[in-house]
Amino acid sequence: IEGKTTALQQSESADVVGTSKKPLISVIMGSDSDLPVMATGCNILKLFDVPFEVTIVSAHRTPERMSKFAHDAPLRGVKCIIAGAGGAAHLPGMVAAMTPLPVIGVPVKGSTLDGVDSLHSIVQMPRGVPVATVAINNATNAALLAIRILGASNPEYFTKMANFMNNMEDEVLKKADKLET
Ligand code: RP5
Repeated sequence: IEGKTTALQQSESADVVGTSKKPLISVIMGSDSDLPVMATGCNILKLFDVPFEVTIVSAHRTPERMSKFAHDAPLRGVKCIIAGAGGAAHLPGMVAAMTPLPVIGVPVKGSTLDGVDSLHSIVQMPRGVPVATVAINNATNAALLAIRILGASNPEYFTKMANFMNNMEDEVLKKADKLET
């Protein structure tokens, strides 16, 4: 992980596929048009060597697929779901309603409303059905949060996250040093 923070933050590659048939994290999105945003999160999961899957599940266009996905995910060993959606972004909330797994929602900016519609759709969940909502288009933070969730009970991911944070701190301090000298 060390020394890779900058590379990862700059990584915009949308050329992603899942890494494992036994994924710990599942990355889903409402449409392939969400992929450029969601790929940034997948790249983080790759960087941390977390087994993940990535696919399209639409709350509105494939409701039965969504229901099956939410039911099967814990049975397949998935520990956390990252769900990206734009517009009337019901996917994260509906999946959270159908599985006890933690769900992290990524509001995707894709409409004439600048992503505020997606943000409000995802963040305003009713009491009892939580979705951890990250900033608009910030699939990077969704992936980092998912890894922290794994790290709470997995020392390997906990240590990797601590190293990642130290590395980020070092980079900022180096930049500050440069400005001050
Ligand atoms: C949502 O509608 C998707 O998550 C996407 O952000 C948005 C637009 O989808 P497309 O019309 O581009 O397929 O369900």
